[in-house]
Amino acid sequence: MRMTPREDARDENTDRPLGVEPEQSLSPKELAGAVGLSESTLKRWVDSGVVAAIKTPGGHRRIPRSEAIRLIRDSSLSLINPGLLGVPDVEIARDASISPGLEGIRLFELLQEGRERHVRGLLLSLYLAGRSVIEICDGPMREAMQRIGELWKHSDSGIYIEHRASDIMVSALNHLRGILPPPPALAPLAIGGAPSGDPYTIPSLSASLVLESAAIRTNNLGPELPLRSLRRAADELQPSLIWLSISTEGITRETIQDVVALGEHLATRRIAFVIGGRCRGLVPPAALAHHAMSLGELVAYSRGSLARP
Ligand code: B12
Repeated sequence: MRMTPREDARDENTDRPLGVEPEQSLSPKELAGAVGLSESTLKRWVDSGVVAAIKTPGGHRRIPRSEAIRLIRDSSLSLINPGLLGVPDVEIARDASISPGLEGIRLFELLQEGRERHVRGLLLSLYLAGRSVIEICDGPMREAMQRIGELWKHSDSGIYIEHRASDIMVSALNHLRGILPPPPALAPLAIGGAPSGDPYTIPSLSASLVLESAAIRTNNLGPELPLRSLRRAADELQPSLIWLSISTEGITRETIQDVVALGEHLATRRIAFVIGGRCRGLVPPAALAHHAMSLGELVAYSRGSLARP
């Protein structure tokens, strides 16, 4: 699996982002150039508090990249020079103007053609245009992968295209993660993965991404995770929530029993437990877990359960 390094600082013990550490920042001139405004307008916005900035010891204004991204998402400003914001792939994705509602089909075409930078650029552009990570993952991303899943039925090429598309999607999601504001250092922690026998990488990665976009820290433990190890992680890392993604009918009866036992264990520790994924129905509903249909539901449930004392 290809991993894209995140640019935020990380705690050396937990490898989690430290929200208080310095992040990449831009001068008013650089941000002005990126969004096609004058430097003086940007300086005025900083001085009036429209845009949050820090001052260097030398008295220069610096705008954190996450603040620049917030400004672009919240306003109708268009990103004229994506390279200045560190997202050059957005430029590449511009070649096709996509009608609303057709993003999933466009994403499918780009995945099918193996156009990695276009896929990255498209996901980043959707986010910068104000779409939430939930909307992107439950919407175009899911639809595109579903369409990719039909190809193997028609030709042998469909199989390698599916493998390549999975790798590209993992890379693109990690890029998207790289521009999210890091959750605060003291935010609740959620951990999760997919059980032994389940090779699917993207569902658990997406679960981790949507939770991080909701300011919840995460450890994504990925596919093929023995549940005894997930139980150990629950005891050692003491998360507030555990997610489990089940995307294959191929998991064993023993694994399903382990999920039920894990639910009982987590209930005694008052750790919220959410099960989702295409094949979540394999686990009986009484397994002391909340069954969720979508990533949006995962975030809604997490917010609710983490708010409870
Ligand atoms: C990529 C892929 C693979 C890759 C996975 C690579 C990897 N490293 O991840 C590989 C090559 C391993 C693979 C293998 C197989 N696959 Co496959 N695969 C897919 C494909 C195209 C995409 C899966 C994916 O990542 N989707 C993206 C995720 C994010 O979408 P999602 O699963 O729908 O998840 C959504 C929700 O369920 C929810 N969600 C997911 N997880 C969680 C967790 C929580 C906590 C919550 C709340 C919500 C939630 O949110 C997501 C977004 O809305 C699907 C097609 C499809 N419909 O998805 C086929 C598909 C699942 N595969 C299929 C098949 C047949 C197989 C194989 C048998 C043969 C094959 N085609 O190669 C093997 C079996 C493997 C196994 N052991 O089970 C079939 C399954 C048919 C069925 N019986 O239901 C599908 C549906 C394709 C098809 N139409 O035929 N596959």
